[in-house]
Amino acid sequence: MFIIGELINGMYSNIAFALKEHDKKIVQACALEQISNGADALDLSCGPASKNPLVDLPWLVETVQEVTDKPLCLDSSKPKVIEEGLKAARNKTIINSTTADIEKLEILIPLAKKYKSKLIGITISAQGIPQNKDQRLELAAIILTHASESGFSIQDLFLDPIVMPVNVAQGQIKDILDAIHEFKMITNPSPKTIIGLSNVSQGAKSRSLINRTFLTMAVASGLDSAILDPNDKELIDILITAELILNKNIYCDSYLEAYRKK
Ligand code: THG
Repeated sequence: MFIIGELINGMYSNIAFALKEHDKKIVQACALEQISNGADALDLSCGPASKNPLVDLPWLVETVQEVTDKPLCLDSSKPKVIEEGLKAARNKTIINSTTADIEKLEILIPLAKKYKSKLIGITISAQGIPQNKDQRLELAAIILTHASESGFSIQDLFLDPIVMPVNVAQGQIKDILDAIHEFKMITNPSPKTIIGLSNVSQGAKSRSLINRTFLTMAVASGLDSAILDPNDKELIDILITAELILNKNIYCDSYLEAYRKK
């Protein structure tokens, strides 16, 4: 599983404060803690509180790459903000994200090619968030068609079925799991799959229990990558164990330690 740490996000009050005060130490400590707990990459998002994401996202990029070479996942709905982040980055990058809208695909796919970035495609369109699995598959096919017609490598594309909170859209969660499985079968070679895990429990009470259970099921559905809280040790233990059960890691009595040392 390719783990992307979710914690550098202006949605969190410590990061909102760091952005306001340009306090590098808070952001750098948050980056290093997530990496020490197993993050393979870091999501960087200014969040809704940022007044000037065109300045704030490149500041996050520069601040984080002073302490790590891990890939950076540039999280913004605005292509111009993403481009400023790409310009500042010397680490590998992942654009987070394009939707299935033609105007966005026509900007973000060439940008990903120009900056040799990977790309997350979320199955959302101008009509909003899909209501079922078939709508998710239709939007995935639009993203895949555009990427392949533009000569973008499908292996560098991550499809995101857009996870909804279980307390809002309970009936869709099973569809989302099925979509993860079916996205892999639309093309050969397959695209990668990704989710924003914590979305599933937003506004709910037993958040970490819901996150852990959903992650196990998503792993069984063939999930390749997740944006999640790597500092949740139980969550990472469950992830490692789910991959053990699926024969992705070799068993030994101390498999948790063995995996963490890799
Ligand atoms: N797909 C993609 N990118 C994404 C998402 C996705 N990026 C953003 C988000 N979803 C993933 N990251 C988070 C980060 C935090 C939370 C959820 C998803 C979260 N935050 C607490 C909350 O809202 O309750 C904040 C709590 C606090 O303020 O301390 O849950 O789906 N491609």
